[in-house]
Amino acid sequence: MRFLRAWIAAVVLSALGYLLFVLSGLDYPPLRLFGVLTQLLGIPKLFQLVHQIFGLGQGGKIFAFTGVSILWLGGLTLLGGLWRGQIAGLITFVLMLVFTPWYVALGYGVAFWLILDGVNALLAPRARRDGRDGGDQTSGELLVTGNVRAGRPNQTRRTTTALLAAGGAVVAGGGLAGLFRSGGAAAPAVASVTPGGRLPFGVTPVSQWYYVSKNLEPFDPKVDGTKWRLKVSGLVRTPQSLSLSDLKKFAPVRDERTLACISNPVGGPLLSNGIWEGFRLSELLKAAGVQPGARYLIWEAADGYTESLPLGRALEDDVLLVHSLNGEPLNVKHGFPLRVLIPGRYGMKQPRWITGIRLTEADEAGYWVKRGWSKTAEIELMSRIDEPAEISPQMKAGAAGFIRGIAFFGDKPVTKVEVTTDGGKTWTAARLVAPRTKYAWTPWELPFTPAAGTYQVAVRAHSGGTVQKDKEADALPEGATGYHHFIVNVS
Ligand SMILES: Nc1nc2c(c(=O)[nH]1)N[C@H]1C(S)=C(S)[C@@H](COP(=O)(O)O)O[C@H]1N2
Ligand SMILES: [Mo]
Repeated sequence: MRFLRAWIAAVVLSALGYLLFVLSGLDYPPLRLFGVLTQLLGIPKLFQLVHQIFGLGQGGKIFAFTGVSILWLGGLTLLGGLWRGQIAGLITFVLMLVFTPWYVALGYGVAFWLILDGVNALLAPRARRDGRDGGDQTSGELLVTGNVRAGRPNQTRRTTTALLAAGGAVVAGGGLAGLFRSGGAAAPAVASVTPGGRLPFGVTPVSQWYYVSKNLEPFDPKVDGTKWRLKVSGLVRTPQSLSLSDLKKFAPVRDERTLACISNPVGGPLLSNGIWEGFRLSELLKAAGVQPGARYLIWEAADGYTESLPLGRALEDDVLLVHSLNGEPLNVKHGFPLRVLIPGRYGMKQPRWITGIRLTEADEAGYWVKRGWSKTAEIELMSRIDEPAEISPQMKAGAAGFIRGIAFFGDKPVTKVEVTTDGGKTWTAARLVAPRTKYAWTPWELPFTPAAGTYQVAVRAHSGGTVQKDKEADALPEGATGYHHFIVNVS
C-alpha cells in the first residue's frame, strides 16, 4: 500500500510538472532523462539494435520514452515507498542534480516531499493491530508520523486510494497513449494546396511529408512568430537580431528540392520532395559581415539541436533559409518559422526551427554527430521502386503495366536508372521523367507487361560515370547503400 501511495504521489508530481512545462516552459525532468537516454541510444551499436527491433521513426523514441516513464515513475515510487516525504524529497533532489538544473531538482524535491506526505496523510490506514493491512502497519506509522487524521473509516481510505490509483493509471496510460498516437506514421488526410490548387507531379504534399525529429512530436518547439528572432553572432562585424518581417528585405528564392534522412534504409520512406521559398544565407552573412578568422558556421535551434557547416560551403549560393513549403508557411512539425536547406547533405545537417547562426574559428560537433553519425552527411546515390509496392508486390499477368520509382543523388544529377526483373542478369534503362530542378529527385518509369511467374526486381542509378553502390550498408553512420530489390508475383 505504501508503494501504491508513493506511486500516486509520483503521478501527481509528474502531472503537475507536465502542466508547468506546458504553461511556463519549465524543464520537464523525464524529458531530460529522455535526452540522456537518446544519448545512450546514439551509441552506434545500441542505436542499430533499437532500430532493428522497433523500426524507424518514432518507434525507438517511444521505446526510450516508455523506458524513461518506467525509470522516472518507478524511481519515485521506490523512493516514496521506502522513505517518508522529507527523506524521499531529499534523495530525489540529489539524484535529479545529475540530469536537471539545480533549481528544477530543488523544486521537484520539495514538491515530492509535500505531495508524498499529503497523499500519505490522506490515504494511509491508521496504525492498527488487527493486521489486516499486512506489512504496511509499521511503515504506515513511520510514513505518517503525526499526520493521521483520526476517525476516518479504513474502508473510505481504501476506496479513495483505489480511486486515486485508478485515476493515476488513467493519467499515465493516457499520456503514453497520446505519445504513441502522435508518434504514429498516420498523417492527417489534409491535402496540401499550392496557389494554383494542385501540386506538380513528383512533389510530396505536406500532409505526406516524411517526419524525423530528435524530439517526440508533442515536444517539438512551438515557436511564437511574433517573439521569434534570428540571432547572427560570433565572428561577424555587425551582430544581427532579425524578426520575421526583417527577413523580407532579402531577395526571395523559390526552388524544388528533395530532403532525405540519413537513417532512411534502402527502399525506405524517409525522403520527400517539395517546393520551398526563402532566401540565400549568403545575403544574410553579407549583411552581417564575416570576420577574417571565421571558418565554421554553427546553427542553433529552438529545440537545442545544433549542427555546423564549413563557412566556405555556407557562403555558396545554393544554401537557403526557407519559410514556406508547397506554397504554405512551414507548419510546426516541419520547422516554423525558418529552416535550413543545404543541397547534397542529409536532413541531419539542415536544422529546423532555427534561432541562431554563430560564426566560429573551430568546428563544433552537431547533435547527431556527437551520437556517432556522419560529420559531413553527404548524400549517397540512391534509387527506390515505388510501383509495384514492396509491401504488396503483385502485378497482373499480360496487363500493360509499369515499374516506377525515384532516384536521388543530392546536389549531383541522376543521369541513368536501370531496372532488372531477373535478379540482375539483365538490366534495362528506365525513362527518366524530366524535367526536374537541379536538387530534386528524379522520377523514372519502365513499361513492363509480364507473363505469369515470379520476378526478382531491383533498381540502380547512375550519375555520369558513378554507379550506385551495390554493397549493402546500414544507415549508420554514413547513410544506407545497396540496391532496392524484392520479388514480384505476377498472376
Ligand atoms: N531543430 C531540429 N532540426 C532538425 C532535426 C531536429 O531534430 N531538430 N532533425 C533533422 C533530421 S535528422 C531530419 S532528417 C530533418 C527532417 O525534416 P522533416 O521532418 O521536416 O522532414 O530535420 C532535421 N532538422
Ligand atoms: Mo534525419
